[in-house]
Amino acid sequence: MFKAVQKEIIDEQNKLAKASLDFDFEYLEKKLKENQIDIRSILNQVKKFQVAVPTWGVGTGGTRFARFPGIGEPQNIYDKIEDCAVINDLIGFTNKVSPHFPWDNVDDFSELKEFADGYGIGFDVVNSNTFQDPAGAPETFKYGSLTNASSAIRDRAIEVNIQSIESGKTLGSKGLTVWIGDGGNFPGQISFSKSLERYIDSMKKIYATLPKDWIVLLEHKPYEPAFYSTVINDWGTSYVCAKELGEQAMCLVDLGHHLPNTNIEMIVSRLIDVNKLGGFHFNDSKFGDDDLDAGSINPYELFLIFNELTVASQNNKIKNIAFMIDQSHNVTDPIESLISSANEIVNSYTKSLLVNFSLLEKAQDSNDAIQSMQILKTAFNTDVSPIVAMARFENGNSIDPIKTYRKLDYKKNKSLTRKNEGGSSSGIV
Ligand SMILES: [Mn+2]
Repeated sequence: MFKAVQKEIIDEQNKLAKASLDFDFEYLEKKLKENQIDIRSILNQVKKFQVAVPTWGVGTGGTRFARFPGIGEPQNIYDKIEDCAVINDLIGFTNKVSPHFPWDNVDDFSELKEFADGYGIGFDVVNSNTFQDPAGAPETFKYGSLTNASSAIRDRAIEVNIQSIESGKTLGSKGLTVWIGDGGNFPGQISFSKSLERYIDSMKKIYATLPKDWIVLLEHKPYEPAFYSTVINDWGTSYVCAKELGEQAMCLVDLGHHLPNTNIEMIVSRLIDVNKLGGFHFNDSKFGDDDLDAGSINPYELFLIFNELTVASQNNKIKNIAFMIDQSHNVTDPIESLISSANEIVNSYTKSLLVNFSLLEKAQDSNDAIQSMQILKTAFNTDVSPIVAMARFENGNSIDPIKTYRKLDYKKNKSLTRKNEGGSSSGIV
């Protein structure tokens, strides 16, 4: 196996940062001991945490108005894998990528798998794109894909999904995420009822081709690109469809795919209770599907989501949830954004491990609202960054990954060989 980042550079940088990390870690160890928390047991769990990086996230994204690519932008899936390998070499929490088809299509998927294997990168859930027209296709998805009134166009959209499963099989993936942009901009434009019926009918045909050890994740979103109605608009609709399809169909929660002020952690809890929570697209937002960096706007929400996951996991109610990032980076180097987002996600997970859920249950049962809130706040206010940094260090990665990354001058070096040809496919999904 070869490395995207030289181990010597990581070791050299770690040497400079280790004494300060030890100091912070030992202090936190003492503080946690006061509450009978064993830092080592937390650290061992954190060291195993993984979240997948989206291939479309390593290219500079854009708004509806323009895209401003940076230097050394990845030009194809091979470049994207290389960038994802840089991220994983530095933080170690991201050893899988989530590809998007047809954006990441290649002639030879075995060759792509071999290339990624070489960097220690695997493939998580694959994504199908029917919100754009495939190049050279005679049909258009302008008026919908899986729910289009035309059966020929629906068949074409089904085919894109089946093809994504086929490609994913070669790559070693175990799941498909389906998000459609189908909906209407005007009252009366589409029949709510017929479009949902067509969605379920199309999804049944895709589901029938799913390998037995695969899952299909249904992703909902209230609006955009359609601004009056969306076919799979909320978690309730997503649940009904997943239930109708069968055991291998699960719901995916994209944090940006909810109306402002929605209690997302409660949706997470509901989906766990009905046994249909399958995966996440992590990001953050202020207004809508902003695709901002995870934890950059509302880190408390991210922590509260992880509380639901941790308590459910401790009660053996969930397993194998697909954790993925789904972001668009418009003003940063996407590599730095993904490093910092993955760390924020691990940070929130770590904080949730500090919560004493049996104490919380007692406080809830005795109607002690203040005590309940304080149990959560104490965990949230604990600076767990020494645990996350120690996890990276002990896994052989970087104590201060952004600092180490900046030492590499990676994008500047890449710009010598990667010629900007208008950029890679990136988007808000
Ligand atoms: Mn998403």
